[in-house]
Amino acid sequence: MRIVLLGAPGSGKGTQGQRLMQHLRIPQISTGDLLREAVARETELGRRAQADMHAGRLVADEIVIEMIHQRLAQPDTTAGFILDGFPRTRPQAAALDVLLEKIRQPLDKVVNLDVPDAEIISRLLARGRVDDTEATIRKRLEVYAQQTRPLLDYYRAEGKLAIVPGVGLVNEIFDRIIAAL
Ligand code: B4P
Repeated sequence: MRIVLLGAPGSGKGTQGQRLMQHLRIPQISTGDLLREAVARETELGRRAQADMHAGRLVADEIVIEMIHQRLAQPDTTAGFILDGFPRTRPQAAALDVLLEKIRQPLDKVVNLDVPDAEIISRLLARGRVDDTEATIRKRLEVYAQQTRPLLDYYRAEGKLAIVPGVGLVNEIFDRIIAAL
């Protein structure tokens, strides 16, 4: 099964991605986690990404596309994968289509976690990661609305989109995702 988890920052992609990984026994691939790992290891890529992440901007398409390219070439992805936080822009979605077409592994489903902005702001302020200040959260929500939300139409047109209400208990939301798959 090849799944994309879409949704605003803090909508629970990482939380639900972890559960899906355990349930479906396929890897969860989070561009946010990969980028934070690169920042922590102080790699060249991490140095380039850090300022954008802390300001709530998206990291350059070419960086994340190359990261996904390398990750999907690993042998553990042949039975499927959960993409968490990628794609986030139209160029990323187009690059993913090309890549998956080449390896003849089309996406099965795109799940969008739907959460109101007020709930997102309170969740992220409570989480308190380094990019979870109020100003950065507001910037991330603005970037989401401009660059990522249009992907809903892109995947709706392909007949792959499922919209799942993302408010409630983590277990309840997980059950909704499984039902949507
Ligand atoms: P990400 O790491 O993708 O992080 P996120 O959007 O903030 O979080 P997510 O939706 O996974 O929420 P989570 O489950 O953690 O992105 C961080 C940054 O990396 C971006 O701003 C960008 O700069 C960069 N980046 C990543 N991918 C990129 C790409 N493709 N292109 C360019 N740049 C990219 O949940 C959040 C909180 O809510 C947690 O504390 C959790 O415990 C809580 N929570 C979860 N479910 C809940 C529930 N049901 N009820 C209450 N709380 C809940």
